[in-house]
Amino acid sequence: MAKYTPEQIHNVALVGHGAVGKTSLADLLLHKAGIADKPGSVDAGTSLLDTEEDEKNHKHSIFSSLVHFDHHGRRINIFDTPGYPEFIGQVIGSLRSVETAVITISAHAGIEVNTRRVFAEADKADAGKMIVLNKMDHENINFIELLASIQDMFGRGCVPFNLPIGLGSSFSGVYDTLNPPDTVPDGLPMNPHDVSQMVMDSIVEADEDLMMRYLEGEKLSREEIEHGVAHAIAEGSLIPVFCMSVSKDIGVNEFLDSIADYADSPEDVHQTAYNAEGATVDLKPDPNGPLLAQVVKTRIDPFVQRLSYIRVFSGTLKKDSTVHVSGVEKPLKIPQLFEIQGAHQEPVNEAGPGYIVAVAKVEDLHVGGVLTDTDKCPRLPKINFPTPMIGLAVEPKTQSDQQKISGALHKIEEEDPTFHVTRDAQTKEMVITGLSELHLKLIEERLKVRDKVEIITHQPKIPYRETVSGAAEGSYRHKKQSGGSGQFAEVHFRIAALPQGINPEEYFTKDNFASMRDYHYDPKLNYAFVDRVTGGSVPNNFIPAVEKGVHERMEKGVIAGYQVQDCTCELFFGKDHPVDSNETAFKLAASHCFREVFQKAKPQLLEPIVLIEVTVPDDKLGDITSDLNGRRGRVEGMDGLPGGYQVIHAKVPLAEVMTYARALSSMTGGQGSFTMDFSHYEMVPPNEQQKIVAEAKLAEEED
Ligand SMILES: Nc1nc2c(ncn2[C@@H]2O[C@H](COP(=O)(O)OP(=O)(O)OP(=O)(O)O)[C@@H](O)[C@H]2O)c(=O)[nH]1
Ligand SMILES: [Mg+2]
Repeated sequence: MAKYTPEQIHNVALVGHGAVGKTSLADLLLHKAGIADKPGSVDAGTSLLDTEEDEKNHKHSIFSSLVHFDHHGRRINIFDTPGYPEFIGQVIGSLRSVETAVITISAHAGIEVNTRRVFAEADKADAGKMIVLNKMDHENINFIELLASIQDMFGRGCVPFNLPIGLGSSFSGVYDTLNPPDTVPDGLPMNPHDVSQMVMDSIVEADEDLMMRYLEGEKLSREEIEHGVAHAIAEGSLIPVFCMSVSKDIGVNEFLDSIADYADSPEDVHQTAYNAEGATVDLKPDPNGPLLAQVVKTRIDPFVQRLSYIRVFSGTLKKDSTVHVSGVEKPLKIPQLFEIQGAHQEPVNEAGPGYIVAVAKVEDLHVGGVLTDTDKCPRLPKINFPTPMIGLAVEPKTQSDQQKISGALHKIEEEDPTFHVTRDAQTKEMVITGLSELHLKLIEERLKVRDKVEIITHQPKIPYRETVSGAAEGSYRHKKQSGGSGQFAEVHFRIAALPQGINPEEYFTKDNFASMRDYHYDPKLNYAFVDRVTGGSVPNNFIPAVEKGVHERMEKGVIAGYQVQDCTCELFFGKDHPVDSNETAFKLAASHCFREVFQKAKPQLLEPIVLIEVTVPDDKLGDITSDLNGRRGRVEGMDGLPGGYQVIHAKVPLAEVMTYARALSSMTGGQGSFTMDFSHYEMVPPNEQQKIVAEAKLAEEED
């Protein structure tokens, strides 16, 4: 058996905006729990969590970091996460592994952009929530207003489990509102009895039985309250709020006791999984149940190299056992397991439900991968990371960089699920994509500092796509006579638009496609190759070559050099020659034929549209919305935020907001902020299309 039972384990993620004190809090907790002789410090570069070179240089977190300790008989695993929106991928992976998200807010700064973002991500991950109000020692804090803004934003379930005694430089302690001491100190911002009432109300709200007994005036036992708190947090009816100052070490002991006593264990939450039919099933944290575990993080460690962090949800993961991994054909042998303590590892042999462990150097484990005993186990939901949209073409600076660049970039891609490396099929350039300009800048820096690779970057590229809006037919004959044997192939195609969201089984029938013999549908590109050849006009053995020729042409694009999607290509006739026909000839004929017919079928460029959420002070609302309209954006809604801010929700072509960070900053004097996610592809307006096609032609000629 694993050392800890599921009910003993509390997994917690510290999430929030940047610089609110998450890492400082985790360092102080490690010290209090006896793991560190003195608390590590972000400012002094001695943090046990921010251990990477670039984290020390910038004095903020870049990667999520896992630590653990025991307190009040509980095993507490803490994931400290970075607060900059660029690193949201680290937050999303961490939230999948925990039961409780501790949303940390600076009492001085209040609710910030990433506070709302991580709150929404915690909701998506079905995590229970607690709120920490740190930096209570800061001057000019209005506690009543701060709490009201939090309740406005996140609901009345946000109730203070303690109240600050004094504020700013006179902040001297916290008053427990759940177990109120008899003597009430001076300097409390609210009537503690009212708050205690609010706390009890939100605990019993999640449990009818408790509610009845409480209303009848019965005194609830400490165990009942403890269990009631965990249950209400898991249900979301209660979000306890804790006041503290990490730098002054006030309120931190009380918080430590509370995460041991009240945070959720795997027994308190409903984890969902899917069965083979895709229906939702309840996931029991049973150490003897079927194994169900998921890779939540990859870390590239300078000594042990690749570490895959695995959260166990059900069953027991054992060293030397054999498991199935989603997307990997062969069963996999599990090597030594490790418990992670910041940058260090300690070997363990078994990990039951609730454990987060790591294995070293297993190339087949990628973030999101699911580990099971047999391939008949239920499946876990996918971890949904935002799609990176900002691209840069990169090339190595020197010959020696050339050799290292691709390995180094792939390492970063493994660590960061919101960063991708691709090769542009047409230009053969290496293209990196990330969530923002800053994200890519930090990656460039990491390459230089950690991997000693320097790169040159070019103008961001927009991932346009090509498609057709009509249908056309045509043929192409490839014929070459050079000395002895020649080359001969002829194909006839029909190319037509394919609407998004079709069901291929219903769509590709003989009624719709006369004399169809076969079709291959690619859901990613929403494209199908349809074989309608009759009478052997194209011999069967050449059909794969025809399909390949089409694929290669689609990848290279036809009108402006972008990937083709959303269409069908039907092969309905052709000719061969008994001696001169071969695969190369058919591939070439197919490529040319596709290009010619595509151009007759009303070619159309598609552009990526992003969903943008811009937060601005009230008085800048007009300027920002009219600027968005000027960028071909559609404003879809606005929400007022506490503190005189508005959030604008809009859909805008990516091409118009590639450098929005700079523009917004200058329009709002640095007060505005935004987040951006890929939404969908849309047709490029004709005048824009003409411009892009002309530019592509020019680039081709220059080549
Ligand atoms: N005044 C005051 N400063 C604090 C307190 N806690 C942390 N700080 C300081 O705030 C700064 C940021 O602290 P971090 O712990 O790095 O914050 P973080 O939330 O981990 O930041 P990211 O990693 O960027 O998300 C550091 O300079 C800390 O010393 C506090 O209670 N009061
Ligand atoms: Mg940090």
